[in-house]
Amino acid sequence: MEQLTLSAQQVRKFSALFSRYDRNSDGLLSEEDFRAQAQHIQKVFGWADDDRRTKRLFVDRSELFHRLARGADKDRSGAVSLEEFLRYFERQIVVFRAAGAASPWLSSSCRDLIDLIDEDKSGAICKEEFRMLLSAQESSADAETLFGKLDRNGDGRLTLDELLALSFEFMTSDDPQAPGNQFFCGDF
Ligand SMILES: [Ca+2]
Ligand SMILES: [Ca+2]
Ligand SMILES: [Ca+2]
Repeated sequence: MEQLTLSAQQVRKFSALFSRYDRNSDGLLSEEDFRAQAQHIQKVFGWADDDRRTKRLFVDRSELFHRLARGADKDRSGAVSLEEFLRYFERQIVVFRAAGAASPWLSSSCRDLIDLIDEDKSGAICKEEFRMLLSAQESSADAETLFGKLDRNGDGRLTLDELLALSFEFMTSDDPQAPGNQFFCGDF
């Protein structure tokens, strides 16, 4: 196997994200994991099965999986192994560091997220929405503290631009304390 060019820090970080996504802990990311994530989020937010947000959530998660699989599932097994996942990020980092932007996969997950939990259609995530999100992610982080770190301009809302900047930081930063890391994968 060819040596990864990711730093040890990045390997730990992307592995933490992988574990978060691998709901059934079988060491592979499959469509089933993304469906289980959707079920979990639906439960935390208390949405009925016929709620339009529930339908949207399941469609978004399925698309997110297929977008990942198209780029990462090199052996076409229908699932993404940790090594495939790390290789995928490795390739994406090279491309998007040059552009100064997060990969389309992370960008679209930010867009989906805002569309999904932005109840008041303000185009941003407020602190209360963020608290629900953390609980959906089973994160042990303190919502108040973390929100304060992520909301860099301190206006009480997380906008798409702020989330995109956090995604870029998540992809590229080697600082474990960088807010972007905590947003995507919690402590690692
Ligand atoms: Ca799995
Ligand atoms: Ca595979
Ligand atoms: Ca803000």
